[in-house]
Amino acid sequence: MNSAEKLRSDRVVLDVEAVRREFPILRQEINGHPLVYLDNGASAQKPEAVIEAEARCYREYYANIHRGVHHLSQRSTAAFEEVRGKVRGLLNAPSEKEIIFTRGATESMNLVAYSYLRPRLQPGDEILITAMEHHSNIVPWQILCDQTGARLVVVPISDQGEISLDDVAERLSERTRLVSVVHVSNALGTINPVRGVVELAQARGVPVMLDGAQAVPHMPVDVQALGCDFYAFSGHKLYGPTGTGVLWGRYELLESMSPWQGGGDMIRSVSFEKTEFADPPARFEAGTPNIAGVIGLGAAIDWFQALDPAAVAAHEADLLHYAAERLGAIPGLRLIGTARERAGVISFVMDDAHPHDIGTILDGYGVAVRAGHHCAQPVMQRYGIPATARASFGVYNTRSEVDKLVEAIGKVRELFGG
Ligand code: 7TS
Repeated sequence: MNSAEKLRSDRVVLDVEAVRREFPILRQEINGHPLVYLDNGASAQKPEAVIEAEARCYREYYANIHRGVHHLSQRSTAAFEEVRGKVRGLLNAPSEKEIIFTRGATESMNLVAYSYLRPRLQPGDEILITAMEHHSNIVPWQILCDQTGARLVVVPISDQGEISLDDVAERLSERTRLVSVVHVSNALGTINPVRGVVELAQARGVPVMLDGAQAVPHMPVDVQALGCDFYAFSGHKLYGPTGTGVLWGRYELLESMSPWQGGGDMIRSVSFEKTEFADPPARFEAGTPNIAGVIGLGAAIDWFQALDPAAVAAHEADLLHYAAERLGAIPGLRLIGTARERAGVISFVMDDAHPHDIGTILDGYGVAVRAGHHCAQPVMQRYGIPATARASFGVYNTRSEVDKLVEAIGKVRELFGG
């Protein structure tokens, strides 16, 4: 057993208390109760390693990148570029030239919309998505449809919150130009059969984009094993800084794409007669990027990899299972999203209390959940509800925090006469 394997086997069972100590924000009381942070789906908290990496950049070696011969610029450039390799490793991407830094999953998907898809769309062409997408995987395609006369085709979801591959196959046509599917749903927690989707699409020569915003923080992701063409995620949900995200794309596709934003750092040469664009990834990174943020993302990836994504997945699967069992036993509470394969989030509604009231009362007990449509309004429409309350888990959450959630829900029932 080499040292990396040893580290991994030692950590298969996470020492959650040790993990918690790495998050300064968790050591506080909210409304007189210890903070129970269950809003990781919206954004995760940051460990010392990430806070420190970003602060160190500013304290010790910050300068703009890719353009200075001076020492600090060279150091910042090296630290920034090193993160491409870390992302490559995290996703098992073939090459770090395929890693584009963005502001987040939203920007990653818009980049694919404008650089990849828009020039390829004709009136009557189709873009295939599912009924459980986040708005960021709906609206960019709708904007393109308005501009080009293309059409959005939607794979339905079952009462449990699952898609069927038969429904996907039925909706793929010779007009489908892109399939874009969420890997893990932020509203339902469903883990989609994305490998099956990729096989169906690619058999017809249709590229597949996966929205991994809620997958990467919760499980090992291997883009080569998935076989997809584009993969997006947000750094801030992976314990990294806000304003960081990634688009991974197959190099041959990236190479065939025009830039979507023009500016500094994305060109080879500029004159008024002719401008030549740089190769990917620089072609898609116009302007000064989030330098310290990306360096912080690198620290987040190191930190997350050292925990072992598989161990994180196992710990969170236990939490989710426990939470589903305990919440499922509360009279008048209904779980929204009961797919067989789930990760990260548990959504629910209660007979007598609106999700916003649930969220407010839970906050009174220090329990932070999100209440609302979770930027997935079509999911709410599908279930005929205005909103859900959603607990979303991170690696630092514990069963005893689930107990506190359940206790606080008991207070909601008392107040609302359940
Ligand atoms: N895709 C999914 C599946 C998401 O859950 C989110 C954010 C995004 C894309 C967009 O990510 P961003 O970092 O670009 O904003 N989801 C949530 C959420 O569930 N609550 O707040 C943000």
